[in-house]
Amino acid sequence: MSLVAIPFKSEVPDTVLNLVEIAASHPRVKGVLAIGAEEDDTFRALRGRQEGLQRENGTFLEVILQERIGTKRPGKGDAMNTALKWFLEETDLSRIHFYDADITSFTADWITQAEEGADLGFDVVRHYFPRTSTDGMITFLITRTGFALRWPTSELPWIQQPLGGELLFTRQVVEDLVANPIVQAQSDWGIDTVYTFFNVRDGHSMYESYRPEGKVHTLYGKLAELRTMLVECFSVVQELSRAPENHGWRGTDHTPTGGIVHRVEPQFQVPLPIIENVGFDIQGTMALLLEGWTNRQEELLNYFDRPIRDGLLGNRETPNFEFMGEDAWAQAYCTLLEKYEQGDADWEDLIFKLWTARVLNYSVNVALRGYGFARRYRHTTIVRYLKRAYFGECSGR
Ligand code: GDX
Ligand code: MN
Repeated sequence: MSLVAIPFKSEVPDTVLNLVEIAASHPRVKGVLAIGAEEDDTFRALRGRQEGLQRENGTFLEVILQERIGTKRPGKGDAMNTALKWFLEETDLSRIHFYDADITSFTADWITQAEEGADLGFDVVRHYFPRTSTDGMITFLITRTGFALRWPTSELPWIQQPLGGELLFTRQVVEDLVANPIVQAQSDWGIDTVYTFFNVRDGHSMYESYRPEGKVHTLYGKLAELRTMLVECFSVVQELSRAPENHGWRGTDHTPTGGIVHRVEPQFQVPLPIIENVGFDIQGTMALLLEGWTNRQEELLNYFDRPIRDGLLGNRETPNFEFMGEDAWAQAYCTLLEKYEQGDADWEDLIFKLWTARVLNYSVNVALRGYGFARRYRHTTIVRYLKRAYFGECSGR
């Protein structure tokens, strides 16, 4: 039997309650654990539903506040790690699922499908979804790119949705994560990356399960949130790639390392709205390139190759992103891995501008050519990156 864990922060009570009801009625689910960032209306609404659920379904609902476990910004990582600890200490259940609290396309099938992956013998099941061709730009440009450039022979770059918050862990996986000090320290948006990274390093098999209806959820309201996510997701890749215990993943004598059993369900269907939607504010995004320049940012750009430096500097006057193609991004990424200083506002601004230039370049040259083209392009780019890394570039530490 399984536990379903739902981290929540400033979410609409009815959306979360609906998710809880679906989970609690599933035959494989023994209980639901909701982990709040604070005691808000949603927290109280969930508490109010505890007794009723127990009576009607025989399923428990536990509503707790996240503990302060990690050392980074207290965020989703603390909430997920609180859930893992609770699962080990308070239950003897064999599996834990995680679902984001803001999903409105959630159905019982998600739970069934994750359970089936585990029934097939996989240690980790991750859901993945079709995404519009301009969506998922942190996953593609930060996480998958970083995995390809730093762990080219491992399974990491081949994972479809390494950042997704919808997944299942078997109990042994949870024990490994709770015992891992790097994972426990990661209290912010970096949590998804460290979970994925150490699942692979620890040799756990992984099944990626496809949900064709997609993940319909609250869209990024404020850009500030996206910026925090970008910075935190990059920082964790940088830290992992510097940690000495992770060396040796490049493989020796052309033997791949960091391999796991990894199966991916095919994308058997893609909904038309996802294929046709390129919902993305190009004009508004271009404006971001012009904002907030400082003298120090201009100096920091000297670390980068000349075309990148000059290209980005052009944005002090007019929007410019033609220079930021696939190769320029790989080069910029390698420089960032080496030079980027965490917690430094100018570096944060600079990585945001570099990434924005890449997103615009990709949107205009790739995404506009359609869903299928963009999807193939993202896959083949990751493969080109990992070969490039293996055969010599971006290897400096
Ligand atoms: N308890 C708690 N504390 N919950 C939090 C916190 C926090 O500090 N921050 C966020 N959450 C909850 C939130 O309520 C939601 O249920 C979930 O965590 C994800 O947050 P959301 O703001 O919806 O993130 P977003 O932008 O949708 O990103 C999510 O999906 C990404 C993806 O699928 O690519 C999130 O799970 C990312 O980690 C994931 O990479
Ligand atoms: Mn969301």
